[in-house]
Amino acid sequence: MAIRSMPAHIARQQNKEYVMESATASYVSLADLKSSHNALATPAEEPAHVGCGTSGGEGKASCGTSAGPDDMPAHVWDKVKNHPCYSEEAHHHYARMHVAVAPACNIQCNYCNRKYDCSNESRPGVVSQKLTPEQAVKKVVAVASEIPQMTVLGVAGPGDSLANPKKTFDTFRMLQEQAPDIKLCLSTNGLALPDLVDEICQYNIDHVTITINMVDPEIGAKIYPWIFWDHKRVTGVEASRILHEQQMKGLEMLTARGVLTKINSVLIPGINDEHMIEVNKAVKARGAFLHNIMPLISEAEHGTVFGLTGQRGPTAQELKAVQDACMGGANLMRHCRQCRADAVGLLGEDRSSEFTLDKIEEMEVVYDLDRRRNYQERVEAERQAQHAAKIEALSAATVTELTKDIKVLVAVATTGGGRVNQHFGHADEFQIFEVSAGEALFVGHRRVDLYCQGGYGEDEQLPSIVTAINDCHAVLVSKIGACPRDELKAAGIEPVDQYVDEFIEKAALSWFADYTGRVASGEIVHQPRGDASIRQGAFTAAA
Ligand code: CLF
Ligand code: SF4
Repeated sequence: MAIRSMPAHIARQQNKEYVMESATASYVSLADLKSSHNALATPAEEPAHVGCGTSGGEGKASCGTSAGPDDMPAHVWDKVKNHPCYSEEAHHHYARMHVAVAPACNIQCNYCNRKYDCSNESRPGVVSQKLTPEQAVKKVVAVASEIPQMTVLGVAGPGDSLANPKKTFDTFRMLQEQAPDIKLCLSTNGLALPDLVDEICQYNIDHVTITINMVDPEIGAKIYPWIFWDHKRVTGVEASRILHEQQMKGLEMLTARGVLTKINSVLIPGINDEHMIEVNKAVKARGAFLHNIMPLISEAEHGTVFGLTGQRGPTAQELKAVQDACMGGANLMRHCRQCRADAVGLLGEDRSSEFTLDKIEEMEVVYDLDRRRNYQERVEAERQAQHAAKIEALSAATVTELTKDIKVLVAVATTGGGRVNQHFGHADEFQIFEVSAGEALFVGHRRVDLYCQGGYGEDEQLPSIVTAINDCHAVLVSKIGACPRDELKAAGIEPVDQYVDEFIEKAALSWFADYTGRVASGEIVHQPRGDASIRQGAFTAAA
């Protein structure tokens, strides 16, 4: 690989200028747009660095949904505005990548088997190629030069990032020298966290995810068979008690040091589903910025304890019910894609196969900070346009006696950019929006098997797609063939293709106005939908 990169001191200076520009840049805030439609808001002066100003937030459905700096202090907004996991709105526009430099783990979770590797599988712990820190940095620089909207590097396994501290921190240290504009992020089970908070701060790692599945060790004993602690294996409730204490201590320490924290919790029906509200309260009380409640992925073929014992994952509505019940606690993240430990690209897409080590060796890599900055300015303009379109659609929406109680889910096929721009047959996931007369809120996604295989519709796939979006009233697409159109209609899901390239929220609200108009006229009768399933197995990669 030939890398041409500017000297680190110049890059750092440019990055400093970029950060300064960003901190003073105007941005469309929801509150201001509501009051004056097109006014631009300026973030408040940056306060002293006193930790996460949100203190766990107010239980909004998804952090950054309103995506305005009015929700949080300017220095926090600066950290989250282009992080695709910390801002729901950003995830339509900005990409992240993971490097698999951390193979070892210091605990065992009943839902994990790191021996399993499948390039068509997407779930934490799964990778195709483990990397040394040097290889990882090469890969990040190559990806950043090809995908200028890639703003975040995460170390998320395939083991635990902090059970491999040297490899993890070496990667971050070297990357900072070569690509100082990339945000650093790590994910950990929290066992080793308290001992490593100083290093996390030293390397400017601004975002840390801790997986916390319980705050009651009795429940923890059903999830964790053992931990490796103080040079020996500890089992049972004692193992979970130690893990719990380390997680809480680590979270408090990070909050005190101003590091943004996200809590991932795996929802395991019958084990921690009723307990999740307690977890949400506990992490909010300790300053967690976001809480990401994810479905258990569990299949016998994964070879995990839960897979082999038949522990099922939640249905789509079970997951949504727990997330809804946690509203009012810590801010919720609902756009997680449960990424592989070597994922590359926008959340929901995986371009890791384009950046294998042998392919990188053949690439002419030019790390051009100016080009990245210019590209990201265009992305930001697109994002502002999406935000303004949403506000315009909201301000035009009228709530009537009939529509005030109607709330439905719609599925959307999109390739990104926040627009309805994907053919039904090309979608390997649908984004799900909850729509009412006054709001179109992102509430999740559903992965599906591709309907279109090699240019032809695969009718066998249709039932599984219907099952995945069965709780939706409509599916918004750029195009759809006659056959799937008829089958969706027969299943009670309305195929909608008249909002091509429209911003999603605007399209969803327009469709909702049309739908309720038809209900009001008596043309159709509004009926609730059923449940949907979360796909557990490997998906079929794009043809
Ligand atoms: Fe990676 Fe995680 Fe950082 Fe994001 S992922 S380490 S915070 S950069 Fe994001 Fe992927 Fe969900 Fe993780 S969608 S699994 S929450
Ligand atoms: Fe697997 Fe992560 Fe659990 Fe370790 S902490 S066993 S890598 S899921």
